[in-house]
This record gives sequence, structure tokens and C-alpha cells, in this order.
Amino acid sequence: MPALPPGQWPAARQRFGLPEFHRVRPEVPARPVVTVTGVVRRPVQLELAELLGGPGREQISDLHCVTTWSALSLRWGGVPFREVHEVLRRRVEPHPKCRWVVFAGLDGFRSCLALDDALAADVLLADSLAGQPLDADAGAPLRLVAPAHYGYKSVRHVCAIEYVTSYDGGSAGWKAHRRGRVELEERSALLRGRIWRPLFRRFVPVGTSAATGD
Ligand SMILES: Nc1nc2c(c(=O)[nH]1)N[C@H]1C(S)=C(S)[C@@H](COP(=O)(O)O)O[C@H]1N2
Ligand SMILES: [Mo]
Repeated sequence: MPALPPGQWPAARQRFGLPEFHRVRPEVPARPVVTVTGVVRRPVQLELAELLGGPGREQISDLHCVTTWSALSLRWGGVPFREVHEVLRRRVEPHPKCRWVVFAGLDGFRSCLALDDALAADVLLADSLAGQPLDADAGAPLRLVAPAHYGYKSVRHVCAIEYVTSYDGGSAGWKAHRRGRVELEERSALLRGRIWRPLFRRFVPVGTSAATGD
């Protein structure tokens, strides 16, 4: 098995996030929609089938939480964001100066990715996990999966996509990093990544296996 990224240890996937969000189990509308907005010519609201535009594909990837646990080999099903973006580019026409994209969840959580990062081949808009439609814990009805970035970029319960011209700190604010690349240990904008390891680890709930690892 390939080595884990720096400072991470293996754990079971768990519902996780900032305390003010992770306890919220947002109600999923019977016909969920995603609003596509921001600095665009024609904002739209699309039902999931319309947004995803097809059956999609499966991908096995790891989820790396900034607090140092990593859930390995998760089988997500969905459509690469780059394919969705290709359609949206023509449909909503984001301004050419949009270099960032914000994903927002039904619980109010927001996170911003560099558009180039979101267009990587392994970034999915996922609607299934392990062959099952996403349940409330996994981020129903739709979530982002950005495996090369810390988990706080992988927004659950996606209900809005906003194209923006500058970085938006989102819900994690100063605690987050603009890029959040796992290999470079970009845990936070402030201080080097490895300095955060013991601090962030204290946020992992007691009883999580291997919480005392390394
Ligand atoms: N909507 C929403 N998405 C979210 C969060 C959140 O609180 N709300 N937390 C993020 C964080 S910090 C992590 S590590 C991952 C965890 O994904 P999981 O709950 O599927 O394990 O979800 C991310 N996406
Ligand atoms: Mo996280």
C-alpha cells in the first residue's frame, strides 16, 4: 500500500467537520437542486440528474482530514467536476476572471477551491459511496470528493456552486489553506503544516481508533 501523506494515520471514515456544522443533518429536499451562481452571466438552478448529465463512474480514493486521520480506499460514484464544469462553462458562462470556485452545503458549510485544483481528473461530484446512494452521514444528496486536498474542501450536501474571482475563506476561515494540498501539507495558511499536527489531532473525537498513532 502506498505510504500515507505526511502526518496522516489510517482510520475509519467518520462524519467530521467543524463543531457548528458536523452535528447538523440537513433535510434533503425530495427533488434536490444545485444553484450555480457567482460571477456568471446566467445563474441557474439544476436538478441533480441535469447537473450530473449521466451515470458517471466509480473511483477509489482516500479522504485526508486536516486533523490527521485518513480514511482509505473509499469507492465513490459520481461525475468528474471537470465534465460538469465543461457544460456549465457554456450554460452559465462564468467570467473568465473566475479562478476560484466555492461549494456550499445544505448545512451552510462553504469551502473554496482554486478552479484549476477543482478541474483535476480525480475531483468528483459524488452521489454514491460503496455502491449506495449517499446517506445523510456521507453527504446526501451530493458531495464533492477532492482527494488531493484536505477534507475540508470535500463539501457534503452540495446545494450551490459559486464561481468567484478571488479566494473566499469559507466556513473554516483562517484555519483553512487556500489550496489545502495534502502532499505539501498545506493544513492552514498560518504556520507550517507539521506544526499543526498535534494541535489538530486534539480535535479528533475520543475513541477513534489509532487516535494515538505515531
Ligand atoms: N457540508 C459539510 N461538508 C463538510 C464538512 C462539514 O462540516 N459540512 N466537513 C468537512 C471535513 S473537515 C471533512 S474531514 C470531511 C469529512 O467527510 P466525511 O464526513 O464523509 O468523513 O467533510 C468535509 N465536508
Ligand atoms: Mo476535516
